[in-house]
Amino acid sequence: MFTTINYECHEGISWIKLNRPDKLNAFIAEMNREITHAVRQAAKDEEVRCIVITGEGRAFCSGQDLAEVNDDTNHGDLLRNHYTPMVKAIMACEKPIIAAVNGVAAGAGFSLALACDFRLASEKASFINAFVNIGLIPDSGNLHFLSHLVGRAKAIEISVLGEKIPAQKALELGVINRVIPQDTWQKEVEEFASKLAKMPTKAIGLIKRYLTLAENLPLDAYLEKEAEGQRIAGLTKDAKEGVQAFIEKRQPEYIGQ
Ligand code: T3D
Repeated sequence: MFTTINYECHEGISWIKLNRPDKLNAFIAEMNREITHAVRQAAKDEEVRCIVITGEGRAFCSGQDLAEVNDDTNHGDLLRNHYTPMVKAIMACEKPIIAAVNGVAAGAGFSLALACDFRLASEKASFINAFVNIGLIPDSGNLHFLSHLVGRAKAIEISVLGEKIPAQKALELGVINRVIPQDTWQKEVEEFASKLAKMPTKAIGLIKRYLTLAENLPLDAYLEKEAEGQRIAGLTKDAKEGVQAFIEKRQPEYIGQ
């Protein structure tokens, strides 16, 4: 039973909705724990083939609840104990994860969106690397993900200035995948998630895993790993179905196995 998030699963999609709208869904330790738990649960659930993380109310997530931080806070331990497990659970999950950014994503809320595989933003959404505004550094993998997405020059500008970036600007920078008009927001997020949930899930999981390897290994070492990844993909039922459907000139029906 969750208290800081809403969790629902239907039609192959698991919805994780951050649910502290009065605080713009700011993180408290329990919320970090519940998101981590929900992602792991969805990762294990064979019915789930896509995960969507979004916010209840007008915000996506405003980062750490600053009312919970005081002079005794060990900021390193806060990360190690609560944020790092959440980011690792997202990275380890071999299913596609969408951040459906419905409103402002600030501080670790921005980092949460960056850790996901896709970022869909409502036209009302904005992104703030707010850490510097309170004398902290971007955390929860933020600089790692951001610099890969936009390069060092833009990553340092976004992180040092700590200014609000509207959704359209975030799209132009390459931070997000698409901006969705408010009146079709829910429908378009559902359609995107539903499309992913009907795709060959194991291949998507392998693409996630091998993209990380591609970013971190020299080409020769990567090519060897890649051959092993393709061997594994080729053994899935969905790969057999994909080839068969092509030969039979019909649409494939993937089952996620
Ligand atoms: O040790 C560590 O701390 C490590 C971890 C760090 C991770 C981090 O995330 S650090 C960065 C923390 N986040 C921020 O600095 C952002 C703080 N919030 C804001 O700058 C603004 O609220 C927003 C730009 C996000 C939105 O502005 P606006 O004008 O739309 O809303 P608002 O009026 O500021 O906020 C509405 C309410 O939410 C308000 O409460 P009230 O007055 O109605 O009772 C506000 O205090 C509350 N709220 C918003 N963000 C937070 C928050 N309460 C606690 N913590 C927050 N992060």
